[in-house]
Amino acid sequence: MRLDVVTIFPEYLEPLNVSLVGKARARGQLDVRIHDLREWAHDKHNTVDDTPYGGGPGMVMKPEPWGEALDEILASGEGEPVIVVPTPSGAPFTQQLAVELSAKPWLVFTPARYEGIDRRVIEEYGDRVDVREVSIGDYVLAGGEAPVLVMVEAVARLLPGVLGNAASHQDDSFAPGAMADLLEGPVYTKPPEWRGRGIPEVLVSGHHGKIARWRRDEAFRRTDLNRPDLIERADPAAFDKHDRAI
Ligand code: 6GU
Repeated sequence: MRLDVVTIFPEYLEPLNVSLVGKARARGQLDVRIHDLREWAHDKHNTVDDTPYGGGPGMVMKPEPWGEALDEILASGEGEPVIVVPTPSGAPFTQQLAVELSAKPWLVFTPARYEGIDRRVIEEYGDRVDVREVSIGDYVLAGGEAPVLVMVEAVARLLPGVLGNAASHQDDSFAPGAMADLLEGPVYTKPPEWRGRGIPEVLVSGHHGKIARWRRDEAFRRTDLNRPDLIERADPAAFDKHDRAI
């Protein structure tokens, strides 16, 4: 998969050299290209923003540098890109969207600063390619760079061969499957006693049926506590008699 990121803070994307994403790059599974938007700004101060039409606070990113940058980047590859525009006004970034994006050959991210990008840029590229305006949650950040780090990590770990163990995302919270509507429950490892605290006996019982039931009960309990909305919106058929008794 190819990933392009256009930003006025290229150094903000340095974490993409680390850990899972960094290793996927080193193995050639991800081709990540970070671009400085100011390379496409031509005045003496490499200006990329201006005051908003209609007045109001803050600045708006000018269309010309984005247009030149995106024309050049889109012309530099073949295949169908998806342009991902991070914005608090976008559609929610979900595991479902991460799965959908992980099947694409080429993603182009356009994180903005200030009050966002001149609307005409989104319209112009929306006429030519798949453009998605995406938000990572109901809060406001100073720019789209941190959301790009979030989205790239969520997508990259789904690529074949990127996670060591393909089974490790089968039972992720929000993954489709038997536990689809529940958050993941607690996990334990050695030692069997730590600061006077033991582990749930069932986990060393060797009884796989009882372990599965216990995991489901814990998942249900945690979901009911932290995300009751997930239970309310799920298909009632997703829950059995035992779940409801908790
Ligand atoms: Cl994608 N951008 C900004 N600036 N703030 C956000 C966001 C994105 N998602 C949630 N808050």
